[in-house]
Formats: sequence, C-alpha cells, structure tokens
Amino acid sequence: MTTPKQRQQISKFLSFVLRHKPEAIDLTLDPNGWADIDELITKANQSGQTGTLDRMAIEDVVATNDKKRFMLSEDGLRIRASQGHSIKVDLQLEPALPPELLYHGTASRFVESIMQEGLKPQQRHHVHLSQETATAHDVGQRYGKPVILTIQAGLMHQQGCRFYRSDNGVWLTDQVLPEFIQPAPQNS
Ligand code: HQG
Repeated sequence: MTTPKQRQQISKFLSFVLRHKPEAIDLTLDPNGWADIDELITKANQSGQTGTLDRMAIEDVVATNDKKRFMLSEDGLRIRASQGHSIKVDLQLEPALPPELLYHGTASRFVESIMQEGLKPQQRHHVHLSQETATAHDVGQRYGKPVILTIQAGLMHQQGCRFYRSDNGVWLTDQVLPEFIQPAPQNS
C-alpha cells in the first residue's frame, strides 16, 4: 500500500511528466496526451526522479486522487492527465454548454491586471473555471490572498465562446474578456 505522502509525491511527479515535461524522463506522449504505463514505469524508475513506481501505485493514485487528475484508457494500458497541460496535446474534448455562472480563483495581486486585460491561459492551454466557489477559493489560495471572480459563462456562450469540460469536471475556455468578469461572487 502507498501512504498518503507517497501518493501526493507520485501525483506531483505524474502532473509534471504528463502535463509539462515528458522529456524529463525521455517519455513520449501520443497526440492526445496518453502515455504507455509500462514505458512510464520503466522510464520513471530509470530516472530516479521519484520513489519506486509500479502499476499498483499508479492505479492507487488514479483512484484516490482528490481532483481525479489522471485517467486510465479503457484497456488500462495508458494514462493521461485530464487537464492542466502546458505542452500541446489534443484532449479531443467536445464543446459543452456551461452553467450560467462559473468561478475563477486567483490571487488579489492579479485582479487589477485581470480586470484590465481579461483572463488569459498563461502557460496552460485554457483558462480554468470551476462550478463551485469553494474550489475556486482553493485554486486562488495557491498564489496568495484568494479572490473569487464570477464569470458570466452563459452570456459568453450565447455570444459564441466555446467551453469544454475536462474528464475531471474542470471548465475550460480560451480566454475571458473583462466585460464577463465580476470581481466577487454574485451571491456574496
Ligand atoms: C492568473 C490546478 C494577471 C490566473 C487548479 C492564475 C486549476 C492573470 C494564474 C488548474 C491573468 C495562472 C489551473 C492576467 C490569468 N493578468 N494574472 N490577465 N490571466 N491570470 O496555475 O487557473 O491542482 O496556470 O488567475 O486547480 O490557477 O494542478 O492557472 O492565478 O484547475 O490539478 O494567472 O491548476 O489544478 O495560474 O490553475 P495557473 P489556475 P491542479
């Protein structure tokens, strides 16, 4: 059995190689972001960049991960990150109808710039939005004093902006213009 601490360490390692830097362990992802699990295990263990990795530990992390960050292919042979990539992969997500309001958690020091130029994907493929304010709060807290922005997703969609929902329930869009952003949740 893996301990919670080992699981967190493996989750961070998998995020690093599956979202950002597969070449760090000489791994290649297919165009849709999938890695062969046997190859991942062999190369991760050769690299010495994480504790010993095996199939059971990977399955354990996939099943218990708090945000369901990783997904196995139907045949169980491959793994990919559900969202958050900085490298170019095509997750083949279908455009989806968003709820009227979505939330984006950020740090207070970014708000002025966001209200001027809108939300940009920065290093990632998309701007990440969540359906719950609690999630947005946790996301914002990673960078400083958290601020929750309310996004008029329904209106954006009506006006032609595309939205996608990742396999783990994160809402994604290309950018959000300032006119669709309110600096605090509407109901607070
Ligand atoms: C900010 C985590 C100034 C934006 C989370 C954010 C998420 C601007 C930061 C996922 C800006 C980018 C993504 C602008 C955006 N001016 N700052 N115009 N536009 N920003 O980490 O959304 O735990 O790339 O507000 O849960 O924080 O890794 O994006 O603060 O789902 O699975 O630029 O990562 O998931 O930061 O987080 P990030 P994010 P995991």
